[in-house]
Amino acid sequence: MRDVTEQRNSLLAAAAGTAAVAGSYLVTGWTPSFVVRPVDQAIVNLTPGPIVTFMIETVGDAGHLIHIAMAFAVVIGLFGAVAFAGLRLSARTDRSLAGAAATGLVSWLLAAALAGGPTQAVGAAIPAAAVVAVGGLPPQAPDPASGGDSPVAEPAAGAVDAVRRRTLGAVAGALGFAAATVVGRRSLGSDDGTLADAPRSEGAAERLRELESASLAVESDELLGMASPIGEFYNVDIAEFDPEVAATEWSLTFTGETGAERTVTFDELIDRPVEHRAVTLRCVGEDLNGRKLDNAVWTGTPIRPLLESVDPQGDCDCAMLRGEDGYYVQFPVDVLAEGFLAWGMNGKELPTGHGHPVRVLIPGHWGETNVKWLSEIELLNVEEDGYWEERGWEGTGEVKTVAKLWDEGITELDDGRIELAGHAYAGTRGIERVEVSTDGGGSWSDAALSDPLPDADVWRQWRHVFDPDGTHEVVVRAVDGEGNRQIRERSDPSPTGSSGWVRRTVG
Ligand SMILES: Nc1nc2c(c(=O)[nH]1)N[C@H]1C(S)=C(S)[C@@H](COP(=O)(O)O)O[C@H]1N2
Ligand SMILES: [Mo]
Repeated sequence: MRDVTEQRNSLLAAAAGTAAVAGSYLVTGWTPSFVVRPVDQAIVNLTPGPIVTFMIETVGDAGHLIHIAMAFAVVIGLFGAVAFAGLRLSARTDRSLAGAAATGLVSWLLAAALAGGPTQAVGAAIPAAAVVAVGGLPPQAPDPASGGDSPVAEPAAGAVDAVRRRTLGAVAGALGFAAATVVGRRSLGSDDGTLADAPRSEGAAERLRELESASLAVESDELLGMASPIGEFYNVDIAEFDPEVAATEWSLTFTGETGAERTVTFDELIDRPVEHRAVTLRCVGEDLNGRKLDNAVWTGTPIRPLLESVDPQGDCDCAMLRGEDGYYVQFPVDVLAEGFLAWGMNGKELPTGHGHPVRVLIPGHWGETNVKWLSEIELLNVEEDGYWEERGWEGTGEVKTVAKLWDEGITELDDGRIELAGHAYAGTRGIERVEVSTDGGGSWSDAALSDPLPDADVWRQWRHVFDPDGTHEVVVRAVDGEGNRQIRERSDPSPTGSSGWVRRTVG
């Protein structure tokens, strides 16, 4: 009997823990007030740098799934332990409501302590208490044949069934609640709002049309065009949970070695001269033929005039940029001055995952310089490492030149020929040429390229069609606008970005 009760209580406790997490999510969504968020942050922060780097190189995005799963397990376990104690209390006092009340109170304290909001913590407390109240009720109508209320007496079959039903009911209720919460919240949270005023989104739409008409006619429609759709644009974040920052609450402060500190609000920012720029981003952590390379049309304003207005004075001529998620990166003020503060992406509001409401775009430099959810620019006297530099990367410099050949870029045409197509990127140096070999590097031909664009920092598409004869060793390499050919020697992404020529067997 005891074992059965323990099992039953463990099941109920796990259900209560799940319900608490779901309730918190219902109230907060994927924000820093969600109870799993601080635990996930702690796991990420406590993981030693070499392990983080190793995970990125070996499991890539799956690494996120691992730490997030750990965080969920820990938090469900914490609330589950509280509920387990609550169920015991119910049994001991023979009053289920005592256990439920205690579970609610302690869960509330725990949620408030974890995510720091007494009001939002109620979201976790109520569902946990409810599961204990429902699941922990003593049988209400004991079978008279069972020989009275004596706790040591063998309960009648009817009472056992009632307990089982209630347990299953509580567990099913908790799981149903969790599922409904996830589905309900997801359908609420869409952030593809069109840019506030029509002329602005029209300007972005026009730039998108220009990109479209510069693009090559490529047979494979799966291949991304000149602009990546928002949903396809790659994502790299240090935390699983995107900060949710309302435009009305956002501001950017210039601090440190300035002639005059300055804070800029969102309304002030979007009042400044507006531009729509095509800017390509590439992550230093991606594999040679990886797909953390994308392009979009961004709406925003140049940083230089703002920077000049605060009169930067530090000895290193360098600045530390910080985001609301705790991310930070440091690089020269000269480089920052070329940058752009963006609040729109492909004619929409900047989506949460890409830094809503405002991010930085630095021409020609690795992705990590493009701080999302930007909150502070600190002018320094002495250089300091950024988040990734502390973890062994050297990814604040200019991008390496690369030509990609993704799976979608290899297509057999109706006439039997093979079309090879892809993207090439060299930051502000631009792409001058893409060379393709179909014999393992013995001979080379120039690929066709998309029309050059006026934007300083944008990729080009390339396309090459050939008549296959058995299998071919295809090699592609780009030449940048300064005449430098892509580095031939292979290297891993860490620490300065992958190099080498993409090679694929085709046919
Ligand atoms: N605040 C913040 N900014 C950030 C990051 C981050 O984790 N937090 N990741 C950086 C990295 S490593 C890259 S490659 C780019 C990716 O931008 P995206 O997610 O919009 O593609 O954002 C950069 N900016
Ligand atoms: Mo990155």
